[in-house]
Amino acid sequence: MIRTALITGITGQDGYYLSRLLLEKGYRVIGLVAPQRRNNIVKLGNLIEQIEIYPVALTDAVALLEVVEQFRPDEIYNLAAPSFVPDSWNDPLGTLDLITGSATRLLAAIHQLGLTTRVFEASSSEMFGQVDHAPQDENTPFRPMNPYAAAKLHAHWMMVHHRQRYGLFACSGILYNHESPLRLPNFVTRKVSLAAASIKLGLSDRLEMGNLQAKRDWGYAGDYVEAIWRMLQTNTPEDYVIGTGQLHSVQNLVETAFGCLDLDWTRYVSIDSKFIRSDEHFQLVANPAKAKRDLGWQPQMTFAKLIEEMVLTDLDRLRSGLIAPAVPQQP
Ligand code: GDR
Repeated sequence: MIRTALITGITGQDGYYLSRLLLEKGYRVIGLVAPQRRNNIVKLGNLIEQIEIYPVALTDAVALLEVVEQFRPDEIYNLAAPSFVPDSWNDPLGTLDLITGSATRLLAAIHQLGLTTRVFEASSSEMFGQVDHAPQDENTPFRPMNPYAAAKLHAHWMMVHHRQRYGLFACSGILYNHESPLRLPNFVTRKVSLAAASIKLGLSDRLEMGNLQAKRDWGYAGDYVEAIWRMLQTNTPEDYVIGTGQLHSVQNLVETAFGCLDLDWTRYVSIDSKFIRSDEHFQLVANPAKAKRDLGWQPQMTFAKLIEEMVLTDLDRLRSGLIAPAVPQQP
């Protein structure tokens, strides 16, 4: 029996890696894209021929219900969401609707149709926010510090409530930062990899950064989609913390990226206060013991290898004119 998976946010970084994994496993993959972002399907590259794409706005409950009814998917992966945290301050209500509203509309569709569809929600380590201990696990209290994190937490609870009240197979992965060469350049890892490669090729001569002492638990997106898939293959729906358990500073990231290209980062990097955030905490680091024990999941990619791969990919892309060099950005 061919299994059908429906993925929202299919044109994002995780959408790509998850589609690739599911196609390898023989799934029929249905991808939803926001109608106004239809052109983004080019990001699926070589996978595009194998995925069935439908333009559906996640704000449209009727359209969502119809698409779920049409395909009656075995699994739904809800990856669509605004993901750049500082942007959520510009539109807290819109962020809430896109994140919480969309997850709730999906759950409502499954419930109304009486389906046994298994559903995954991409929750975030940002929900832990102002932590008082590290590392965090599934029992750590949530104290979100920005509208993005609050919206993610609301969606997270919606999954819990639908699981408990209606018996839906609904689970969330509390995902820590996960990166790849497909990351957009506003996120710090890709900003740094693109800048280092641009500087190496003489296409740029500076990099303006926020807080170099900020710390994150950075993993590889390709590893995280494996955990996501495994979560929907278990006997009982549960939530899992997914991260590497290793904290690195932004300075460490910069040193690693520039070091790959034999560049002395101190000659190029300056601090610009517009990239410094007041709403974050620097002890967000995972204890992924439950995922290791119950899912047999283990991240394969090291931090150094991940950053090297990102830097070398950007170097190649710049050399072949596939992308433009780094330019100073707005936060
Ligand atoms: P984050 O990712 O907000 O953690 O959310 P981001 O890469 O934007 O920031 C990581 C850390 O780096 C610090 N930082 C800078 N960040 C950016 N973007 N630009 C800079 O110049 C800079 N200088 C320092 C930040 O302050 C922060 O501490 C990501 C997203 O994928 C979310 O969607 C997801 O939920 C969380 O990870 C888990």
